[in-house]
Amino acid sequence: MSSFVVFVIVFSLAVSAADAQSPPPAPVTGQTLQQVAGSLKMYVDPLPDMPKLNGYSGSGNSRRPGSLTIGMYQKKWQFHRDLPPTTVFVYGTSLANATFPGPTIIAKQGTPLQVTWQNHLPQHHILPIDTTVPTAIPKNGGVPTVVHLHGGVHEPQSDGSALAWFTADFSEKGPKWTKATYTYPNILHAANLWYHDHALGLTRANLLAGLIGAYNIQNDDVETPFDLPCDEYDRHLIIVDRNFNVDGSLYMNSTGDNPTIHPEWQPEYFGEAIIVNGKAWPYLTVKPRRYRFRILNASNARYLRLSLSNGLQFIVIGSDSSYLNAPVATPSVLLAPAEISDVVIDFSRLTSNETELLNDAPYPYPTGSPAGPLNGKVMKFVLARPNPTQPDNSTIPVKQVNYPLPSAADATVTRYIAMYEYLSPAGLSTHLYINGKRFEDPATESPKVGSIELWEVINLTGDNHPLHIHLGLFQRIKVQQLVNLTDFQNCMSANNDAVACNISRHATGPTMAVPEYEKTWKNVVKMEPGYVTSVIVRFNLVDQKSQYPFDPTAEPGYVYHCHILDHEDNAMIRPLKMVA
Ligand SMILES: *[C@@H]1O[C@H](CO)[C@@H](O)[C@H](O)[C@H]1NC(C)=O
Ligand SMILES: *[C@@H]1O[C@H](CO)[C@@H](O)[C@H](O)[C@H]1NC(C)=O
Ligand SMILES: *[C@@H]1O[C@H](CO)[C@@H](O)[C@H](O)[C@H]1NC(C)=O
Ligand SMILES: *[C@@H]1O[C@H](CO)[C@@H](O)[C@H](O)[C@H]1NC(C)=O
Ligand SMILES: *[C@@H]1O[C@H](CO)[C@@H](O)[C@H](O)[C@H]1NC(C)=O
Ligand SMILES: *[C@@H]1O[C@H](CO)[C@@H](O)[C@H](O)[C@H]1NC(C)=O
Ligand SMILES: *[C@@H]1O[C@H](CO)[C@@H](O)[C@H](O)[C@H]1NC(C)=O
Ligand SMILES: CC(=O)N[C@H]1CO[C@H](CO)[C@@H](O)[C@@H]1O
Ligand SMILES: [Cu+2]
Repeated sequence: MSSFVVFVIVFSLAVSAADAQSPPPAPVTGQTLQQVAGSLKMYVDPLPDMPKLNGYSGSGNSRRPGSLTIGMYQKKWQFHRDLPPTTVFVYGTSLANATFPGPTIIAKQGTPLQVTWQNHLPQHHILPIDTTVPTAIPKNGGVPTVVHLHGGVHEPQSDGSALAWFTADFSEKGPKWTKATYTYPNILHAANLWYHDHALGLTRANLLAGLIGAYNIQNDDVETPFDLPCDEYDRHLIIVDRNFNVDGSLYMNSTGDNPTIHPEWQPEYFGEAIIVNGKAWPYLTVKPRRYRFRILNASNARYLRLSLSNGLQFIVIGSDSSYLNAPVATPSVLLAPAEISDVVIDFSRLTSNETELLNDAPYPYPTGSPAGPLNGKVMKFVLARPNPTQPDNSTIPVKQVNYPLPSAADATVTRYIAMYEYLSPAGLSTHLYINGKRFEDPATESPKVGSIELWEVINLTGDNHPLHIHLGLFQRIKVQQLVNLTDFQNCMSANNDAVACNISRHATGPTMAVPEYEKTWKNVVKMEPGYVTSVIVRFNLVDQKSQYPFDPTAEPGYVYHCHILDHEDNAMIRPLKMVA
């Protein structure tokens, strides 16, 4: 039976490759991919701005709830002047309007938005898929999708459960599918969120194909007095890394590291070309004034340590999910996949006529290859001095919000969350689990609605993992090295019990400072390898301690997971089941 299923899948993949892309691609090497990316002249395409959609109707006091229909389409996208158009899967209000990334949704705090997400994707995926990891497999073909509003505080039925997937025209649905129209109450404070696909086992491929977009909750009462740069001086930078074949098609390795176990799955996707708002190494012409950039690292696995080439600083005003209490100036910002940094750059301080946005994060982070001449560059800002010069009326506020910093004493429950990577005898990754458990295993994390918990996250792998939680908000308060790691690892592998393995005896090494620019409520936090990271997790709202206006205990519940998508798919993801 199972060998029959495998045969059918292999057959349908072969047909899809022949249908979708004309000449079958020649065998590809790392060198070919570098050559394709390296042939693209940097800074020749202007930075695009994605279309904006209002998530409300009316304005001011007569603002009313919004309603949108957003589809997923296959289309061709021009990533660079000199690269043939690339087949992608993208979001839009129509095929013609769909973009890579999709439209930016502007929601207003307290004004609900309903979105009907429609799948118009074809019968076959444009990328290789691997059904040996837990995967949504429709009986009659099609591309399973389901949308998650990342960082959103909303009911479980609108959360985009990995098991609530659907194919084109809802012709097939996953076991936890409940509804076609999702409700986002937008009760969170002003925040930078994003939406992306979350289908079981397909997240890495569906996002790689282009199913990502920004979502912004605005609170005018709070934000207008900040006088931050606005309108054309307030831009999103959505950064991803991609590999391309010579014909312009997206490249994803179709051979796994352990092909006898997983024919395709690899532990991390890295691309040579850096794409910002859908263009490879674009440029933006700027005036000598302040600009606001909401920078989202939407890469599958790559971290970005961003800096500006000639000493300009970032003034960080917010992180994912929240403003900082006060802005923080820093020469560089480290962003994990799915992390957001909201920054102001003051180009009036530029002493030359241009500056490059650079990346020097090793990959995998922190101990992998150094960033190279291609993936070490992101985009360029070119200064144009208008005549006459216009005044810059924007400011950088001294004080923004007032979110009390948390401490361990706030928590009523302590949990230990251990991250494991399982290796083949040759030392290659076969899968990754949290607490040694599969996604399908019953929920072990069942926080009380409204409670605050302390999570001691123990990273027993060699990688940094960006941990993401649905519904909750969190921030790390302490990062401490585990001593005698081998001893502790052996005990954890045998017993999987951090208390019995004497975590308190091992968590005594040097501490690593949490950067000032991360000290606010977030939805992604970085987990250092070989360290225990203490995280305060809150299951209520920062500025309204009231109950959620929906039932968070309903099915299908929530999840928490690693946001390296290749890890999430295989299967660094666990259910999060709220209780009353
Ligand atoms: C694809 O993965 C296989 C198995 O890990 C590896 O041997 C090969 O070099 C990879 N190809 C590229 C282009 O990276
Ligand atoms: C596509 O975008 C244009 C310009 O923003 C807009 O006028 C039009 O209504 C959109 N089409 C659809 C089908 O949403
Ligand atoms: C995100 O992805 C980029 C592009 O791949 C990568 O170089 C970078 O290190 C990651 N982090 C951030 C913050 O962009
Ligand atoms: C920037 O300045 C350099 C040297 O002053 C000059 O060669 C270059 O053309 C200028 N670039 C632009 C875009 O003005
Ligand atoms: C900036 O401030 C000046 C003086 O108050 C005003 O005349 C001008 O309209 C403002 N410009 C913008 C873009 O707000
Ligand atoms: C590490 O733990 C092992 C087993 O408990 C012990 O034998 C060894 O002495 C410890 N090493 C250090 C440096 O503490
Ligand atoms: C933990 O430490 C205590 C006291 O040092 C010791 O009795 C116990 O055996 C240790 N437990 C494990 C699992 O190593
Ligand atoms: C930095 C560090 O100590 N990393 C270790 C984390 O754990 C893995 C094994 O699970 C080790 O191989 C790493 O050296
Ligand atoms: Cu991970």
